[in-house]
Amino acid sequence: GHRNGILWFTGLSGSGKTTLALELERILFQKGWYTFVLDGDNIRHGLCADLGFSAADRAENIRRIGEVAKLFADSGCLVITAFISPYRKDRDQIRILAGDLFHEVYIATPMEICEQRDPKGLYAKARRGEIESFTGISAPYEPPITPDLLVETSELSVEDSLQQLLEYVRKKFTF
Ligand code: GGZ
Repeated sequence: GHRNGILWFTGLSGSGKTTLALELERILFQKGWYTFVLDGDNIRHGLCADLGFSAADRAENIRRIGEVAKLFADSGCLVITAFISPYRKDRDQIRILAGDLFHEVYIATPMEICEQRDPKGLYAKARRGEIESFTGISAPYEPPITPDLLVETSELSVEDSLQQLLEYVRKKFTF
């Protein structure tokens, strides 16, 4: 049975992508799955350290992550990626690259809630004009129109969001 693929999380800064990705990884790892999370911590400091947040740099960031995620998936891994990936056309390119391996998961936390949470104070900084091209404030976020999975975190506890993700994995992969 197949347990490989890419769960491509997309959503605003502070939407909960990384939290949910790491928790899901932990649960699947405990069940013996080969899983791996790609997020800013292991990508933007290394492979993509030369890139910023212009539309062109984000496109290149997402392109590289897509290529890496595809390689991991081809090696048998269930990859979970946690990047804003704000542009529809950039995400669509990964779907073209990875085909059926690609699952678009929209972590749909409303902007107001992300801004209230503001765990790193980035929204406040962006409002003060101290960060340019900040997603949701001075740069666009294009939500998926037909995501493979919609996780409405503002309606759900972290626990329930995880249950929804696990249910999806159960449905789409050999569990
Ligand atoms: C958006 C920014 C920016 C700007 C720094 N816009 O909440 P975080 O801090 O930890 O996650 C955000 C992260 C976004 O990087 P990604 O690689 O996910 O972005 S993209 O997919 O668009 O390439 C945020 C921080 O970096 N950050 N500046 N201007 N987020």
